[in-house]
Amino acid sequence: MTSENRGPKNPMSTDYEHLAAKLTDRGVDVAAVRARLSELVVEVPSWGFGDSGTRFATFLQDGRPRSVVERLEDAAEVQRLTGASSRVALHIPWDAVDDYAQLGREITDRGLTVGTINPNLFQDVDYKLGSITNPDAGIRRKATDHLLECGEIARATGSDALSLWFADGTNYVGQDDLLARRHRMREALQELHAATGSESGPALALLVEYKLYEPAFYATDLADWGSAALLCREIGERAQVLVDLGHHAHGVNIEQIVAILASYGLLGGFHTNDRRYGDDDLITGSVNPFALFSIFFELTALPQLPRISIDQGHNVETKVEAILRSVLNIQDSYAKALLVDRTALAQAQAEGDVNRAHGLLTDAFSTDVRPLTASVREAKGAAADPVAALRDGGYPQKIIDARGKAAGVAGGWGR
Ligand SMILES: [Mn+2]
Repeated sequence: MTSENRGPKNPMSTDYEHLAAKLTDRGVDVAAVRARLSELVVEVPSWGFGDSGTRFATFLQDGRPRSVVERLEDAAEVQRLTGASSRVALHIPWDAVDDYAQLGREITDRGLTVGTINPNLFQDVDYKLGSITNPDAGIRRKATDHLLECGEIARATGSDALSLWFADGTNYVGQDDLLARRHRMREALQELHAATGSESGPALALLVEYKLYEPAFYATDLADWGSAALLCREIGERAQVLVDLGHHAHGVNIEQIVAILASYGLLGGFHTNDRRYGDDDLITGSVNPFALFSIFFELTALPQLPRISIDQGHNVETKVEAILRSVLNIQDSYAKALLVDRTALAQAQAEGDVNRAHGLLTDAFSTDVRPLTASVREAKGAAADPVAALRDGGYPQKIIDARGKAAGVAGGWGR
């Protein structure tokens, strides 16, 4: 084969030109879609790079980050390759340090910004019967103090939000008074809200996450979006609901929840991941990409995207690449959602043309947008193909050389 026959040097850019021409023919404003894609920021979790495990084992990985600074290095690599993940969520105490202002600088020095601060109220043995809902007032005080401390950490690092998930609940009928627990939770969160307003420093958003079950198996204290929404209204105006894609019963229509919460000003953000069974915390978009697209279709109707954060645990796959794939799947889903012809959709809906309306969405979902998202990444100085760039660039080997092999290293969640 002669060199002339080998085709263009950068097939992706030719693919992009074809796609852009096709989309333009379909009436898509490609420049506007590119602008919105360029603005996408996916918050990545520091804990997504650390060790995680099942109930049965934690599988340590070579090159595992040994400190919060090394987790930041991994996050910076994901940002370098995607150009869409500049925000990093921190978890306390997994990311605890002595000097939080310095930690904030470690983050900004790497071209990143501080995302949510995530308190931990699920690992201390004191919380066996609950944290802020515990029947013991002393334990409730300890849990609330941790929330207040995380508010101070948020301000010291430059974060603007606390992301709150409670493992609280009961396992047996009659174990505790359901409404008393609810009142205890409300009291603690109202105290937190009062302590994190603009009177005492930069105001913090409080993102309240619900979860159907696990670790509680009878009654989770905050089990669903309606319960969380009611609580947020009682806590105060800076409290909004956080939707974790793995925290629902099977068959629940998450995009409808999203649309309703947003219409009440109560959609605070997302924890993205994917699942087949329970709260599996798999790579976002890996199991049901159409469900992810359907959520982004609702989100693109909003004046601006809510906070989108990855919340995953990578047990068998390498972590930097897993986070990278999640960011890419989010970019692609968002891009597809932006392609939907909403004018034609409104017309089809008004005419009761079910198949045309549905077809407008499936057409968008079926579009191969990868040349578009690749081109947007390249324009931002990131990689057209981040997974290939990661593997070719030597970062996986570099961190193994610097941090060592996993053998002989004890570990558990978040370490
Ligand atoms: Mn979550």
